[in-house]
Amino acid sequence: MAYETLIVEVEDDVALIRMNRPDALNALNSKLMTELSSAVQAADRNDNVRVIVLTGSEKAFAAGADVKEMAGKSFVEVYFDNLFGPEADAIARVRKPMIAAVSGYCLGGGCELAMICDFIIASDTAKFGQPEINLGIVAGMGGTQRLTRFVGKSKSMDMHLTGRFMEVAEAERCGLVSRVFPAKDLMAEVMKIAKKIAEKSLLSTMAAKECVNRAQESALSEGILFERRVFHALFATEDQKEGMAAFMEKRQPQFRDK
Ligand code: DAK
Repeated sequence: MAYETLIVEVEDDVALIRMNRPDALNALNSKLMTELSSAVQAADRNDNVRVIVLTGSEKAFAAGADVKEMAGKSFVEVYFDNLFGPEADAIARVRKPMIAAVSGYCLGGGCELAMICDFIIASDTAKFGQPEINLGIVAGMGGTQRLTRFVGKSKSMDMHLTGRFMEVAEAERCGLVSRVFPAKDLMAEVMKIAKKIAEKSLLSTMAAKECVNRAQESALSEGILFERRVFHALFATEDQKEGMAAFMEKRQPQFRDK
């Protein structure tokens, strides 16, 4: 399917979704959010896709929600429109592993979108921030909640109250970013990582995603019980038999998602 604000390609079981509004540093307008939620849902349903990578340009992953589109709206409009709520929820419901590949500005709604992904791999040019405070608003797509879970209360408060930008070294240090690569290598490295994940059993990558996400949303004892039951359940799969047989036979496993 052709999109106006996205470029979508599927290569070796990986769907690469690139946000493409270069004149606005990929600012998230309604068109982009609608297209993005349908593109990730289509990738989630596509049997030829096992991992999704979301990225922007070298200059910007996304510089936030489109301020020009939002500026004139009233409370009543944003309330009844539920601005970006359904789209963000749909993206967060994706069940396949989803990686954010971030270069350049990753601000406001852009940073929130990256945090909705399962993990963030960044280039050495990436800059993260929740600068909504400078616009007289607060984050609205989960930033106060997810950033706090990623980096802790103190740094999250600092980011949300000052609106400052965080360079990538700090982002890696505080756990917002899992790995950093030079900008010129970012996409090749992310695609390598995505393809490595795509080689695993989709049953176990999706299960691992569900278990880790439980850690964000439940008490430790609940999460541990959930993980234990998922672990038990995977013994009902052919891929568990294949993975363990391959280990003992000193060969690569051939997973069939069964
Ligand atoms: N919106 C619209 N246009 C933007 C934009 C944005 N967020 N960011 C950049 N642009 C546009 C600029 O206006 C400019 O367009 P022209 O003026 O040339 O037409 C072009 O992109 C290039 O930007 P600059 O000329 O400003 O480039 P610089 O390199 O000088 O500066 C910058 C880059 C990223 C530091 C700067 O553009 C900037 O500060 N941008 C705004 C960053 C920002 O405030 N972001 C937060 C926006 S609020 C919700 C969901 C989401 C949200 C809220 C609710 N619900 C589910 C309820 C999210 C809110 C936000 O993200």
